Amino acid sequence: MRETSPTVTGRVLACFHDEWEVALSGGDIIRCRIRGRQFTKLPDGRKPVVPGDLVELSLLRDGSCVIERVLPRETVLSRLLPGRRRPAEQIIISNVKQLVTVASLGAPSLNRRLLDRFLIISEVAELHSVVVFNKTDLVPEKEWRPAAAAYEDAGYEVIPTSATNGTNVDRLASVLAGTFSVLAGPSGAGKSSLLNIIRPGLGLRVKEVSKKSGKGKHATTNVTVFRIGDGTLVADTPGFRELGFWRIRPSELDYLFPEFRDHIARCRFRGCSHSHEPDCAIKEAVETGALNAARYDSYLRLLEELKEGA
Ligand SMILES: Nc1nc2c(ncn2[C@@H]2O[C@H](COP(=O)(O)OP(=O)(O)OP(=O)(O)O)[C@@H](O)[C@H]2O)c(=O)[nH]1
Ligand SMILES: [Mg+2]
Ligand SMILES: [Zn+2]
Repeated sequence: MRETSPTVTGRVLACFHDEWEVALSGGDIIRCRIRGRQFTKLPDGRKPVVPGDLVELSLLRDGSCVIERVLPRETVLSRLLPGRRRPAEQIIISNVKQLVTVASLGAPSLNRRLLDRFLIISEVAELHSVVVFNKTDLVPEKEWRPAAAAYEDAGYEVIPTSATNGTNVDRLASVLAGTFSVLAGPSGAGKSSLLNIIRPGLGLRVKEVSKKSGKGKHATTNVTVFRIGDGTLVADTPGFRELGFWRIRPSELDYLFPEFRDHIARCRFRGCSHSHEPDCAIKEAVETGALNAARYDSYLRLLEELKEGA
């Protein structure tokens, strides 16, 4: 006789050491394990089930639940698992449609390289990307406007916000409405603070930024999915210190800068790396100002990094 009842489906909200928090299709939120101890961890410590996953579970006689199967993932947002000798993929979250990168304009100051890294992993995952410039209360607009323009010219919507005085928080809320988004960005940027305003009662922990280092203190420690409205899911993430790329070839990096795409075909050489070749349409566009020089600089640095790793 089977010990289990028919399966139910659910959405994984968060992962803990060897337990997963799952929202069942009926609405209940439960903690459960995975069928078979050998699946609890992959050999290098990665999780076989990640936040965002849709799963099938069995309800056991004793009232507990086990995850039997992960349904095919529509999207995966990945990075290189840090601190490993052998490269491995860490899936940050699955099934999201949109990445909202929250950058801090001051305390900590704007880190455009890290922002570019988030945008690239979003392009790889084929997600819609929105950029939030938070803490507008700390920095005058004339100082951040050129950076905002660079991302707008690249095709990204930029939302300047302040969690302190509420600027544009309603605009961010409307961008989140009706879809599944993930908020990412450095520690201390204000991801949890913004979500706390959008959904009072969420009560996410926030921590003031260290005065000494100017860095966030990692208030959020786990990727967690919240349902904040009908059809609206949003995930809060810890600020990642490192965002290494998982399986990006140097030759495909140019395509991951969306504003480069229209120019690439006009380079003299196919497979132009836009670094040293003559008659390069990207370099020409940077010289005329049609492409942003800081984004191009980011491209060159990341290209070198990918070549070294290749
Ligand atoms: N001045 C100002 N401070 C803000 C703003 N948004 C957040 N903060 C402060 O910045 C600090 C960090 O905010 P958090 O919401 O914890 O940042 P986080 O991005 O969630 O950080 P992690 O969870 O560590 O990744 C807190 O002291 C917040 O009060 C803002 O718009 N303006
Ligand atoms: Mg947080
Ligand atoms: Zn070129």
